[in-house]
Amino acid sequence: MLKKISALCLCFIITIISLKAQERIKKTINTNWNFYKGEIDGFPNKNNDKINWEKVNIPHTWNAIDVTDDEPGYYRGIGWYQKDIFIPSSFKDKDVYIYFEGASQVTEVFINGKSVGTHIGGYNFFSVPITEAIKFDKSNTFSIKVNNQHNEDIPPLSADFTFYGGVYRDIYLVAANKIHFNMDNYASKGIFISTPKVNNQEASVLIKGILTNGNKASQNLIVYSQIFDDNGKKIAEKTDKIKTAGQQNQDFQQSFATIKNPNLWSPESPYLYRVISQIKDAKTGDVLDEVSNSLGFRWFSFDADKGFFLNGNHIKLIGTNRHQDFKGLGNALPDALHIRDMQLLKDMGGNFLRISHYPQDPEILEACDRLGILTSVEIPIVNAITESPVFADNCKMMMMEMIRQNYNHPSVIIWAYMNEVLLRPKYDKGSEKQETYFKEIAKLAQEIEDLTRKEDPSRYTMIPNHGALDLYKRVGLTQIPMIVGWNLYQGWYSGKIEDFAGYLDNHHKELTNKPVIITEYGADVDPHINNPNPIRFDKSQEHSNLYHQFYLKAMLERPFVAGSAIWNLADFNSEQRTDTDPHINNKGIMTTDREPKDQYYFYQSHLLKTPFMKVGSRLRNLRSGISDSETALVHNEMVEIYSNQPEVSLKVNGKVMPSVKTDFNIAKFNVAFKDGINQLEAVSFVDGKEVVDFAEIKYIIIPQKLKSNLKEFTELNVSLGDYRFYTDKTLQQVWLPEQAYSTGSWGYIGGDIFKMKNSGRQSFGTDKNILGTDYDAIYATQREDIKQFKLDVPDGKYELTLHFAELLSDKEKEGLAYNLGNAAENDKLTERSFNVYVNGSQLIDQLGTKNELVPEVAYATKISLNVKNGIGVTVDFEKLKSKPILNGLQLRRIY
Ligand code: GCB
Ligand code: CA
Repeated sequence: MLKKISALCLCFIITIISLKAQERIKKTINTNWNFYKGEIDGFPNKNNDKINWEKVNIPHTWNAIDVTDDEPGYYRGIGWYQKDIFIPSSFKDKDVYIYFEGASQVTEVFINGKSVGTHIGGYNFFSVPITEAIKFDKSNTFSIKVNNQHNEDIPPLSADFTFYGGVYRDIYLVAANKIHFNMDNYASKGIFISTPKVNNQEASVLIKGILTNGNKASQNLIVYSQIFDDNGKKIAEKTDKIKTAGQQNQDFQQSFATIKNPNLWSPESPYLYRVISQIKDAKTGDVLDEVSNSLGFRWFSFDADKGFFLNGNHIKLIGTNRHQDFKGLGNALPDALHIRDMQLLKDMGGNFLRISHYPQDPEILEACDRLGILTSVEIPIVNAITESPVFADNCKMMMMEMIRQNYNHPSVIIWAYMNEVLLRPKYDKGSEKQETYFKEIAKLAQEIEDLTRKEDPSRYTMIPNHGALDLYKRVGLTQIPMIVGWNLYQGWYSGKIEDFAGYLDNHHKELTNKPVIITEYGADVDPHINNPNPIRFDKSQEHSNLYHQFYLKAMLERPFVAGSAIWNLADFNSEQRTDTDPHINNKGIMTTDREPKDQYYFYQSHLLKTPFMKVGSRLRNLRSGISDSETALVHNEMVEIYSNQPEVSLKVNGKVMPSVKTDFNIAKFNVAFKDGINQLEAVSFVDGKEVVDFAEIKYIIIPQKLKSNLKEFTELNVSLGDYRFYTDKTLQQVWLPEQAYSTGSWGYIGGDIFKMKNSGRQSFGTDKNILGTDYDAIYATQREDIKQFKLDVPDGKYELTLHFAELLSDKEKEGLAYNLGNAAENDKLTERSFNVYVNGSQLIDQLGTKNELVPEVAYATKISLNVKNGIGVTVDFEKLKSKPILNGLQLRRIY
């Protein structure tokens, strides 16, 4: 009896297994890898106890930490991953692959010590066949060698982002029957779906692909494809009989009967169909392989005068660019963070994403299909090319991979390549070598263009250039692609914000027949920095507000501008960057951990169709300033409210202010803040319903006179040589910009604001990275030739901190990467030496270049002092050699 039951069970189990065995298996092998950063002589033997393995999970990068520290540079070299993976005997009659969603940037795979394949390039998917190398019913040692060293033959060569190394996206083990949809076609799905005809009434579908018969014998097969609507209802199917020869690939093509009244795909209604393609054994009907794809019906066109049309309707493409990293994680993100970014873009009202400067995680395009975000995807040729056939071949290979891998996504409308490739041309201007270099670039562009149009005639092509129209036109790069992209930064890297409008009009005049997308525009915002009187390069929220307001208006007013993409969705790591937030490009409209800055809300107010209301500068919920009145604690400050309603009213601490009409979706209120917590409530009424937003802002108001009855003195933080406010929420401190001393108050006497010629900012301070501190913003500005700093504080016990940094150095500073033509001569270091006295006693003796003041390194000292007899605090600077300096000062009362 017992025996009988177990035999029955066994039988049952076997049926399940053999059913399951029909399908293609694809599963991640992400967990519990051994990792070693460094070169290994020969091959890493598991039992080699000299190797200090570290346990990691994939996605993984070895650069998550070293790209944010003070040391310049980051590890670019070799990393090894190793893991034992059990391969069941059921895989014996299968084709087995290891599949990577991406690894940066040269990857070699070893099975049981034997090399099975190498892939070049850090951003596309790839797969390596491993059937021949694996042992069945055994554990096999998988080793992966990844190298992110600079390589002249592999793009990108240089760029304003970090080239993280590692297996930074999911990896999979794939096992398919010997008969399957082709798996050796640039890691694509092996099936290519297009819609040769789409209109409101009907749509056609064409499926092309390749069947692989890995068996020795020929076989009669059926290719069976079904299309389902989004309710899961089958709306079309197609069956074709195909005879395949043994050990052969065989092309197939399926053309569907017309589909009536298709649901069109668009940003408002991203309707997706599902296509399931199967290969069946003609005799038994068994399913041998199955692949599924999403399908969207849409048609689109670009027009040089009228812009972009989707499904016959004009829409302005508005959205952002996106890099693939996140605070603390480098580029090794869980899928959920990729998806979250796309949701944030959708929630902003964006309908466009430029996936720059390289293809990203597959979740990105899946999300764009689902959410209705139109996209441009590009290969990472950035800033420069290498004039070599190998480089050109790698570029073309990357383009092929990108197109084939992403071909079926309805969200993709543009294939792009070559970002700002004339930014820093190699060789001397006007030289023969440079002319040859330009010709090489144009030649490569033409080759990529031809390849792209041949591979996919259904989409547009684009080259994104920097704002040097004449040069790109002369070299030929504006003629070759179907769309010209411009990355424009007037009012940031150069000139005035208003120059942007002129550039657009000039494009329209000079390149009459070229559709145009503003592929980049943006201005840095360090979320700590505010400046009520914004200036170029101050990195303040306020400057960027002016910039985006002008740019958006200029683009909306010009129908020929088909679309635009803000640089960037979020702040991102660019290891070589310096300035207030070293290693970070701050042009994001969100921070590196996706806290929205004002710009995010400003765009929401313009792009969302539902009633919208947001109090601006909410990130800055801790502020400080000097009272506007001698007899009360009050500080007036402009507050921007973003709303798509005609009129907004604002309640401040319960009191209603006169309502204000919005201008370009902004209502400005001059708010009288009180000391302490302030409550702001912005309201509009739509059809009798309130649209409302609240904000709570803590304001620390400092009395004009420091010996005041209004409020006891507690602390003061001052950034010398600065115009800006710097908020440090962690320490709950606000640094005020310097002011001149007046009796009863505080400030400097003598000296000038230090200006560095060879800096992006130029009007004050420097944009260098100051080592040994996280307060780069404070140290990077200074008052030079200062005589005195005085604070008329009441008697008491205090702590005084003085901050210094020598901003000049002998190091040759490279001109700012994108600061076109603005790099001036180097500011040279000269010997500096000065004494510092506090209330008459010497605190520092001969501080300077010879003593302790190391160029570009923070130096601070703190003392406690007793203030008596109403004398306050006076800091005197005595010049010995060159000019005395002071970068920051903090005074805190202890009792
Ligand atoms: C550009 C580049 C982009 C940079 C950006 C910037 O034009 O295409 O990679 O990050 O400017 O912020 O300078
Ligand atoms: Ca992934």
